[in-house]
Amino acid sequence: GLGPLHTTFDNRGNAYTSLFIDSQIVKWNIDKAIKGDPSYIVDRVDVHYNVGHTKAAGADTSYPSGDWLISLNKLSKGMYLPVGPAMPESQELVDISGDKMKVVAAFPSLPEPHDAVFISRQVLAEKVAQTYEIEPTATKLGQEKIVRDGKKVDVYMTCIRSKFVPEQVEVHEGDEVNIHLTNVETVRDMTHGFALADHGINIAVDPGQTQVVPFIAGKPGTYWYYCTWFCHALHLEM
Ligand SMILES: [Cu+2]
Repeated sequence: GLGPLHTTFDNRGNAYTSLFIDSQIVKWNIDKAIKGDPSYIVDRVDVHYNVGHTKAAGADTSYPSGDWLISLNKLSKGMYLPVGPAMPESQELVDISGDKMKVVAAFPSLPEPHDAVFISRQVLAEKVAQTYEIEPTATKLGQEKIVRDGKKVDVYMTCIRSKFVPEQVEVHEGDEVNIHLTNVETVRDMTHGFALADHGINIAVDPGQTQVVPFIAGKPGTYWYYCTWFCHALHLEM
């Protein structure tokens, strides 16, 4: 085909080459090609459009899985809404488990997709943390406290659905305040935000994570701090 660019592999002796000009992935049998057998081309599939890089699952390892391939296409030519002078580029997921390849999904991509790696979910399952490991210095639930030393105020605060403890902190104008905020949630994805009005503070704290928020107390008044991460049904109370 025209414009061969990149080649990737399955676990059955086949190679898959991207054809930039033909806008195709071509599947070919390596043994047959070496022997000069003219029937070495196994299959072709159209991709949209002008594929550059392509990668089959596990193809960088000695045990490719031979089930999926991604086609990283340079041009989308009207597949997606025109969002500006630069159009989204396109990726297509190809099922290569059978004799015939099948494009099963297409989705826009940031320019310009240059490589891809498939990682089996079994490999990731043990590596992906559910929550942060609690730091030894983290504030524990029920042990929140405010420590004053002259103009320095350290607030050891926790947050959990649906409150911050302490709920009120009194400081004086010009105090150097550090909020040591620990999200004591033990479930994954229960992130909370912490914003302090008129002090330019708005952060996110993931489950188990501790963040230190420094600020100088502003003009006397009442300043709300509240959760800015839509965490659960009572988020608006937080
Ligand atoms: Cu929250």
